[in-house]
Amino acid sequence: MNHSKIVNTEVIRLITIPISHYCEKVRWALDLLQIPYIEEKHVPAFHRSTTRKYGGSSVPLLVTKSGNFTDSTDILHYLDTIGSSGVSLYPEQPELRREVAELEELFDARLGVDVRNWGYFYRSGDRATMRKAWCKGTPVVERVGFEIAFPFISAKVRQVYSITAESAAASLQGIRDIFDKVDRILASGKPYLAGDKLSAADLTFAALAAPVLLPPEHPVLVSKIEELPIEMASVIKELQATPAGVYGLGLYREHRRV
Ligand SMILES: N[C@@H](CCC(=O)N[C@@H](CS)C(=O)NCC(=O)O)C(=O)O
Repeated sequence: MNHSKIVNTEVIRLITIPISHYCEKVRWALDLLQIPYIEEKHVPAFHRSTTRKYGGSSVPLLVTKSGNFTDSTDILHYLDTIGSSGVSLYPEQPELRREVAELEELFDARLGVDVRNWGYFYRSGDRATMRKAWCKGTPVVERVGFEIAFPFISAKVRQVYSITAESAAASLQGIRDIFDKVDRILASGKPYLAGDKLSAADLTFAALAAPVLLPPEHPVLVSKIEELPIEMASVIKELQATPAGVYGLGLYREHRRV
C-alpha cells in the first residue's frame, strides 16, 4: 500500500494535552518527517471524551484513515512508514533497530514517567502555571471547566500518579539514573545514541527529558528557569550541564524544526 499517497489526501489529527512530553515526542516526529497534521489540544480530564471516541484513553492519540494509534511508539512506527522527507526514525539494520527499540522503551517507561512525576510534584498545585501548561489552544468550554475544576483536576493528577515528596525523590533518582546511562553511551564517542544517524531513541530521550532541560526551541514549555522554585531550578541546572543534558539540548538546537 502506498501510504505517502494516502497522507497527501488526508489530514492526520493529533489529539494532545499541550504540555505532555509524550505528545511532544510525536509532534517532533511529525515535524521532522514533514507530515502535515492538525493538533487538537485538550485540558487533562476533558481529553477523555475525545480519546474514548477513538478507542484510547491517554494522549498522544493519532487519528488517521489507516486507523487510530494510542501509544507514542506505535505512532512513530506508523509515521516512519508514511513520511516522505527521506528521514527515517528506525534503522533498517536489525541489530541497530533492536538498540533503538530498547532505548525508546526505557525512556518511555522510566524517564517519561519520572520527569512527569517530579515536575508535577512542584507545579501541579499552581493554578497560574497549570493554566499556561494545560489550557493554551484548548476549547473554550474546557478552559472554563479548568477554572471551576482546577482543585479537583490537580488533586486527581497527584492521586493517579501517586505523587508525594517520597515519590518525587525516587523519580529524581530515576531521572539521574537514565542520564547516567545516556552519559555512558555518549562516552564511547558515538554521534547518536544508536548508530550514526538521528533515530527514535534520540528524539524520545530529548522530548521526554525536555521538561528538565528547558530547551529554548521547545514549542510548548511554559516556564523559564528563573520562574521555577529554587530547588527545581538548581536540579535543572545540574542536569543541563551533564553530557546527557548537553546532548538533549543539542538535539533540540540541531533537529527541532517546527
Ligand atoms: N505510553 C504512553 C504514555 C502516554 C501518557 O502517559 N500520557 C499521559 C500524558 S503525559 C496521559 O495521557 N495521561 C492522562 C490519561 O492517561 O488519561 C505513550 O507513550 O503514548
